[in-house]
Amino acid sequence: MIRTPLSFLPYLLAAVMVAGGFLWHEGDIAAVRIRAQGVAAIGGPFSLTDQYGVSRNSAYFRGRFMLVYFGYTYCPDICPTTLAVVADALGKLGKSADQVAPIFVTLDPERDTPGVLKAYLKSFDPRFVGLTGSPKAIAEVAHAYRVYYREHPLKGGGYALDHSSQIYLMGPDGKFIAVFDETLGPDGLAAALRKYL
Ligand SMILES: [Cu+2]
Repeated sequence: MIRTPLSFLPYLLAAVMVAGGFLWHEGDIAAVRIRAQGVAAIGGPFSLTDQYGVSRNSAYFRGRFMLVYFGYTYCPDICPTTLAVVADALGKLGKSADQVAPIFVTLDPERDTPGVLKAYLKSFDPRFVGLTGSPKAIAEVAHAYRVYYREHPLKGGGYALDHSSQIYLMGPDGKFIAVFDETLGPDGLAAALRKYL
């Protein structure tokens, strides 16, 4: 008598797994749809000032890939790490790196003037384009790229920024292609970029 209910167990488990599989699959499809919508919405036109004080808008970069990263020069950790990874990856790409404009957009325009950006970026790679602008212009471009950032006061005075850390690859047409982060390391990032160059 006990054997009969137990014999259902494998069927019951199979049914649960099948139902679960369907649900999981549905979830996956929904996630892909959301991602596809997000993809279409990342990026957009901007008009900012580079580290030499020259106005640079998004149209200036058409015809080249843009590797766009948002951060700030006072950042103690993630920005220098990421910029070093990008610089090393560009080095590994050799000549094909000419197709890529590495761009660092400051999220801290009050402190990151063109002069500050110039001194900062020189230590990573002279090819970096540093962009700054009015707080409003920076907020707009950060929003267009879905970048999160928030100022928080430091104990000893001054402030730091919490910010999302993503490296955006935009195509020669200015459209979003892919997003990476520093955990790829220089070799991983170079390999990922080679697929598109
Ligand atoms: Cu940072």
